[in-house]
Amino acid sequence: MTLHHLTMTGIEARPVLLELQRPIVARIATITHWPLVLIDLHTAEGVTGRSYLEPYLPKSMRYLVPALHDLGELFKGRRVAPGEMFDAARKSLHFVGYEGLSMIAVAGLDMAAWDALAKAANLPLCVLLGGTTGPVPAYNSNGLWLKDPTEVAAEAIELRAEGGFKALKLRLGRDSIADDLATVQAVQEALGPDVDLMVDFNQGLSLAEALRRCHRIDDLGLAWIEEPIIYDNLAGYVRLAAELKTPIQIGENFYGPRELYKALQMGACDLVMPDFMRIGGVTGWLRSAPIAAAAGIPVSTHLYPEVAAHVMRVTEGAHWLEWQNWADPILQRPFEIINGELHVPDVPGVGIDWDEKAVSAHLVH
Ligand code: SMN
Ligand code: MG
Repeated sequence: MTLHHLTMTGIEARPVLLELQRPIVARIATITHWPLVLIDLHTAEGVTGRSYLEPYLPKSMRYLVPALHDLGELFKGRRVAPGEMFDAARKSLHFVGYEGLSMIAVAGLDMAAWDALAKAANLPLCVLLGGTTGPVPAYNSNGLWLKDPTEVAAEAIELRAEGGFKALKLRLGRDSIADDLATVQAVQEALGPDVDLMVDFNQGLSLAEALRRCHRIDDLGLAWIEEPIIYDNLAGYVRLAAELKTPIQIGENFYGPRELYKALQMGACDLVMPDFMRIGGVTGWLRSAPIAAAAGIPVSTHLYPEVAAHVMRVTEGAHWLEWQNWADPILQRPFEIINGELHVPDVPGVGIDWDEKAVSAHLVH
């Protein structure tokens, strides 16, 4: 029996803080505890849509939770229709700006609405979107932060073994170029030639420094160089993309489809990797990925591996899924990785349900 009409009754958003197994040590920040806002979208028909947001800063949950409850009030009594809700929710926040926290809240609502709709249709989300369940090639992004080269090389072996991965991402941006180079070399020696290596500077360099450092790593056979400079310096990215042989990867900071369009129009990158809370959830993805595909630019995902797996099954030019297990502690059934591929479970919706015992233990009061 499928439900053709869902009526929204509200949103419950709960802030949770989880200690990271491998703390994030990037050039721009150290993060030991990972914030998650768990979203339950309730309907009169009894179907619950679920999603989560990962807003990096624990304090940001204090503003996001009320924004989500407010969106719940806005759509109370209305039909769950993610495409329409996306536009209406963005318009409702227009006067404080379409981007930043406005988009993040809308994305959380959107992912929960799609989950509800797919559950009501009794279909996995990727099937509702026109695809099939199955594997998605993933790289392991669970670690390799700014530690010393031998420690990073040992961790790379561990991370590969976590699921037979064929690609890993390494963070760069140590104080000295020599230490970054030594780390890449140590990891490549440890893994051999069969593992692809991506590198991410997490926006840590000035353009001048990036020009110098990226040329030094340009002949190392890296799969991509990600965000060497601050995300909104698109003119700087145009220069880097033109000068370097290694593909330049950006996109985790695109707020909505138009930002992706602008970057591609300018020639700011060779690859894109939108993040679900910034691009606008599933709807934002469905409106952005085709722009990249039409431009011949391969598309990877950033964070949110569960939703990412579903949309990648229907994305033209799907490249790499970024695998992080950071939400696993509060999920009833973490998704499975086999031979470096994330498997979309054959269950209605996205396939995320909360482990309520774990949630209670980590709830922020
Ligand atoms: C990243 C992700 C999450 C926290 C910090 C940094 C990184 C990535 O930019 O691409 O994984
Ligand atoms: Mg990144």
